[in-house]
Amino acid sequence: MAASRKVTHPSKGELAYQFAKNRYADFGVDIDLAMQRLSAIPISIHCWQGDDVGGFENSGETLGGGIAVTGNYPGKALTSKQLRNDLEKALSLIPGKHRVNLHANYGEFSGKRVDRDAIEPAHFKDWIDWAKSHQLGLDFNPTFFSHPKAADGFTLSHKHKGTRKFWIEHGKRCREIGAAMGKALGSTTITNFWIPDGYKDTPADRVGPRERLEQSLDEIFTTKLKNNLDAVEPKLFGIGSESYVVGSSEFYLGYAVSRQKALCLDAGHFHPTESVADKISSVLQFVPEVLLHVSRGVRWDSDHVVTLTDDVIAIAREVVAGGFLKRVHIGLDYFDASINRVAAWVIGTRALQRALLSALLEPTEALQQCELDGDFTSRLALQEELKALPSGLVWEVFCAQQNVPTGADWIAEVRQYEADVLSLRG
Ligand code: RNT
Ligand code: ZN
Repeated sequence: MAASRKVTHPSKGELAYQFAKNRYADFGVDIDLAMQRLSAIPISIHCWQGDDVGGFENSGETLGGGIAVTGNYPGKALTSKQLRNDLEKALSLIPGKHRVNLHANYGEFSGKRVDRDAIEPAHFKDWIDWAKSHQLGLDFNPTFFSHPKAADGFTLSHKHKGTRKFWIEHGKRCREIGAAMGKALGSTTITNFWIPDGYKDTPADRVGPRERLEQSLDEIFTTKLKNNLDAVEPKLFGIGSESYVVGSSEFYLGYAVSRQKALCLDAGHFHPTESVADKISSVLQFVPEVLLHVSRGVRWDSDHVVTLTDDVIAIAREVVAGGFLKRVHIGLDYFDASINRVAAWVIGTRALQRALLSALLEPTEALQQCELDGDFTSRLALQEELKALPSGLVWEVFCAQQNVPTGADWIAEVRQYEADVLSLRG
């Protein structure tokens, strides 16, 4: 997608490459192999950062479901065409081939009011055609929020059968859409189920909603589908569901294990002192696949732009060192309306790729040998040395090889796009 561009950063040079190559070779690591492996890891980039989780149903509904986007930076995408243009801009500044993750409320309804229980693959035709022409995979999510039938905070676990029925139909249709996407693009679509259901204050009945959620999910998943992989996403709490979330971690872990579904681990959905990295090898003993929603929790918010934090590095490390690249699907999930939205995609995706690169540059076997030998002194010493190796140089070489801007050079391109395109939006 990137036009050919002149990369001026000095680290593109042979010198930087040779230096990094030799330095890592001292530890038995081949940087070329690491870069090659990184280029083959797709990140599923969430469309909803581009328009503050609004979607294009034009229903007049405001964002619900206990999630909130703060900020009013100008230039958000107002149409699906604009959103695709913005995604193209972001993708041109991100190395590698990726996927785009859509929500059901991003369908294209040509001005008609199509309710969630009536959506069809046809409403996503332009997205599919666009993804095909840019060699992108697509992932999908039913939208169980920002809707009058979710206004009281309950969907699949709702006390009223009629409301449950409506949302079950939505879930079924979303799987069909996911399968149609996967088939058209020749790449399995992950359809991820997250529902907001929960109570602000102490429930009198914690059991009933969970029984109903289990039944609703079973009904949705009755049909076997090709080209589609189902995932379920737990959460600790939301805004207005602080005391009780029906789809808790234990609920969905049990569900995913018993039904052999993929489990979605959103990095912002656990208590801040829990290690999401440590969950990966635990749950993969029992569930077939994992979907990651890489995000950054800050206090009560679960969705800050991903940056190169220890948490993200630890997650990437576990995926790579555990040998899980085939069973773990890596996606992003955050929304920030206080900064340029195209930049938000670029910052988060590049940060996640840098974390993956640092994982691919780890001499895992050497570390594991120390461990087997009972030499915990060397294990710790080596882990500390690795932190200061020049992975930043390898990253810049990788960007240059992939024909995207190195270093901070991409910022100027986003600024130009802001001046030429974003600033002209109403
Ligand atoms: C919400 C979940 C969910 C959403 C998206 C929009 O807490 O993380 O993944 O962010 O479905
Ligand atoms: Zn999520």
